[in-house]
Amino acid sequence: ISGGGCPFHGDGGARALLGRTNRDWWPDALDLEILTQGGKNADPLGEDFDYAEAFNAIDYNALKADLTALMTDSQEWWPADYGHYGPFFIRMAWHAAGTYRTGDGRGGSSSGQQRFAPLNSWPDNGNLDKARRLLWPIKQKYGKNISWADLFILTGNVAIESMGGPVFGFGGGRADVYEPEHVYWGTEEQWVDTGAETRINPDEGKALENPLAAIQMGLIYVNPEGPGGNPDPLQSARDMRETFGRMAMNDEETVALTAGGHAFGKAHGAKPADSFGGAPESENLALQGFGWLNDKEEIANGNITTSGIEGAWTPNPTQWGGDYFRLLFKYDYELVESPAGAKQWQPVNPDEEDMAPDARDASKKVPTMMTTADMALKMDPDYRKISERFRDDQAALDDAFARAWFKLCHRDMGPKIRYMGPEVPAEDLIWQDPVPAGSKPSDSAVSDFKSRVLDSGLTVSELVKTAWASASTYRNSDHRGGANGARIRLAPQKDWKANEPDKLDAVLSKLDEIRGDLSMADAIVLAGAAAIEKAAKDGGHSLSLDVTTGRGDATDEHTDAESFEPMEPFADGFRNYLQTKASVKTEDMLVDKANLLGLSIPEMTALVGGMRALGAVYGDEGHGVLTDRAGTLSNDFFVNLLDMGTEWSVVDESGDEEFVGKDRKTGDKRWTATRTDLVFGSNSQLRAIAEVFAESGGEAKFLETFASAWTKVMDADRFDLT
Ligand code: HEB
Repeated sequence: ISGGGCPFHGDGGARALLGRTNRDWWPDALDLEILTQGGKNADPLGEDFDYAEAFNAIDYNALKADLTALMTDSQEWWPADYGHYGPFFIRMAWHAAGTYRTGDGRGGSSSGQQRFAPLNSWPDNGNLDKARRLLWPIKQKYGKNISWADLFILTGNVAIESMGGPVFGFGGGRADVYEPEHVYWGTEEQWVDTGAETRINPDEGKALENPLAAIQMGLIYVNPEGPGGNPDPLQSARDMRETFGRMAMNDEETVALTAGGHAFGKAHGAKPADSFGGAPESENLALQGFGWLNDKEEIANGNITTSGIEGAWTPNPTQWGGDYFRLLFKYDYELVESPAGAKQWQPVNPDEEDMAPDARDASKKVPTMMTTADMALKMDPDYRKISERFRDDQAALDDAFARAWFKLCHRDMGPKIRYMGPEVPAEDLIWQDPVPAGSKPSDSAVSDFKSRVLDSGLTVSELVKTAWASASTYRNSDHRGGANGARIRLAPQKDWKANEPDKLDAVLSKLDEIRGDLSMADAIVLAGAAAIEKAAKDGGHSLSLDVTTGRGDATDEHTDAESFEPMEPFADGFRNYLQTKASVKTEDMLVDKANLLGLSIPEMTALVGGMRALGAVYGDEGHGVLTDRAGTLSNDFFVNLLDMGTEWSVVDESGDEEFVGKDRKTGDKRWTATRTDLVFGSNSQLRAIAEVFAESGGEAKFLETFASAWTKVMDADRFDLT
C-alpha cells in the first residue's frame, strides 16, 4: 500500500492550503458562510443532539425492510434500470466512501459530504443527485435517527444483500454535518469533463500529489476510459494501484471491489454529454438541486448519460455471481465507442446468453462491455493472477468482496468502539487499529507515579514532548492515532524524525521502569501532566490537569505498521518541527494540524505559546522559546513576541523559514524563531489572540486555555469515555 510521503508534497509549486474551493467554482452561489461568523453553528440539531442515542433508538429491521422495498419501487421521474435501484445505490455508497484518502484521513463516508458542493457536482458523481432524492422518503420517515451519511452506506449494503451479494456487516455512527467541509481537492482550473490534466504521468516525471487520491479533478479515483482518456489497460492498472492504495486498498482488495461492484448494474452513455444540463450546483432554482437533466421522455426510455460509457458488465446485472470474471476471460474484447463517444471495450462475437438485457426492456438483448479500468484486471500481470483465482473460486471472491466493501465503508470511522447497531461484526480487523482494554489505576498509584516522574531526572521539555508525540498523531478526519495504545513505542512511530528517536527511547525506558502497574499509554499522559503542573507551579500558578486514565497498550500484533506511515508528521508547528519545506506555507501546515486535532484558534494559539514556554520544541536549537525561563509555564512567548523592543529579520540562508529577533537599539541577538512563531505576531487575527494572552491579567486566561486544549488533545481518542 502506498500513500506515504508528505501530504503537502507535489510538484505543483506553491499553493493555498485548500487549493480551489467552491467560491472559485461557483462565484455566484449564495454565500451562507457569513452567517457562521462569530462561531455560530450551521447544524440545525444543535450541540445537545446526541446522534448515538438517536441511532440506537431506531427500528433497524423496519428501516432495512423499507430500504429493501425501495430497491424495486421504480419512480417515473427516474425509473430503475432493470426495475432495480440496487446497482445505482451501490455506486452512490461507493462514491460516498471512495473519497477517503490515507494522506490526511479526509474524505470518506463519515459526514455525508456527497450532499454538498463540490462533491454533489463532480462529474464522477453524475446523477447520484437522483439516488439521494430517491432515498428522501425514507430519510424523512426515520428523521434524525438515521443520518444521511449512515443511510448512504446502509443503503449500499441492503442493495448488495437484495441482489444476493455477500455482506460482512454494518456499523452506524456517521453523524451528519450541515456545511461543505474544507478539504483540499486540488488546484487545477479544469475538471475531468473540461480537460483537467491527468495527475500521474511518469513520462513527464509527474506523480500524484499527496494527499490527493484521484487522477483528475472531479473524479473519485481513476478515469474509466484510461489515464486522461487513453484506453491503455496497463496504464490504467498503474493509476488504480496508486489511487486505491491511497484509499488503503491493496491489489486483492482493489480487484475484489471493482469486479464485485461491476457484477451489478450498467454504465450510462446513450447520448452525447452536451445534450444534458449542468451539474446541480450550477443549475437554476426551479430544478431544486437536480442536475444533468434532459427531457422526461428520454429519461423514461433510458437514454441517459452519466459517465458516457454505455452498457452492463454482465448478462445478470441485478444478480450477484461470477459472470464478470467469466466473461472477462471467456472473450477477447475490442475497443469501441459508446453513443456518447466514450472509449470502451466490447466482447468479440458474444454468445446469445452472454448478452445483457436492455435496461428498460428485458426482451431486448444488448452487448455487454468493460471499461479500460476493468480491462486492467485482466491485462496487468499481478491483477490477473488475483482475477483468475477469483474466477475459479467464487467463495474466495465472496469473502474478499464482503471484507473489502466493509473496510471501504468503515475505514474513516476509526476504532471499532465507534460503530453502532446490531450488525457490527464480532471479528476485530487490523485496520481498525485495535487497542486492548485498559484499567483504571487507583488515585494513590497515580499520585505516587507522578512524584516518581518528578524525581526521575526527566525534564519538563522531555516529558511534554513525549506526551505530545504520543497524543498528537490523532486526526479527527478518520479518527486514527492518539495516545491510547501507546503506539509511540512501536514502529513506525518510535522512529519518526519528529519524535527525536534517541531521546524518545530514553524517556520511554525511564517511564517504563517507574510506571508500576500503569499502562504505558497512561504513564505517558500522566507524566506530561505532572511536568506541566510542576512548570505552572514554578511560574507561581497552581494548575491541576484533568487526566482520565484507563488507556491500554497495543503491541506490534495489533498494529499494521505500514498503515501508520502516512500519519508521520512532516511538519508539527506545535513542536516547531519542519522536516522539509512543503508546497503550502509552514504556518498553513500548523493550521491544518490544528484542524485535524479538532482545535479552535485560541486553543491552537495557547498550545503553541505554552509549548514554547515549556521548551517543548524540536531539537536543541530552541527556536521560538521566547523566554529566559524555559520549562516554566508562562505567557512569556506572547509577551516577548509582541515586545516592540525586538526587531525581527529573516535568516538569509533559511529559505524564509528562520528568523532572528534582535534588540532594536543595540542590535544584540535576543531570540530565534520560525514562521510558525512569527505568524502569531504577523497575522492580524492571531495577533489579536496573542494580545489577549499577553496583556495584564491575560496569563490566567492563557493557562486555562492551554490546560483545556492540552487535555482535549490527550483525550482526543477516548471514545471509550461517554
Ligand atoms: Fe464502478 C458504475 C467506473 C470501481 C460499483 N463504474 C460505473 C460506471 C463507471 C464505473 C464508468 C458507470 C457510471 C454510469 O452510470 O455511467 N468503477 C469504475 C472505475 C472503477 C470502479 C473506473 C475503479 C477501477 N465500481 C467500482 C467499485 C465499485 C463499483 C470499487 C463497488 C464496489 N460501478 C459500481 C456499480 C455501478 C458502477 C454498482 C453501476 C451503477 C448503476 O448501475 O447505475
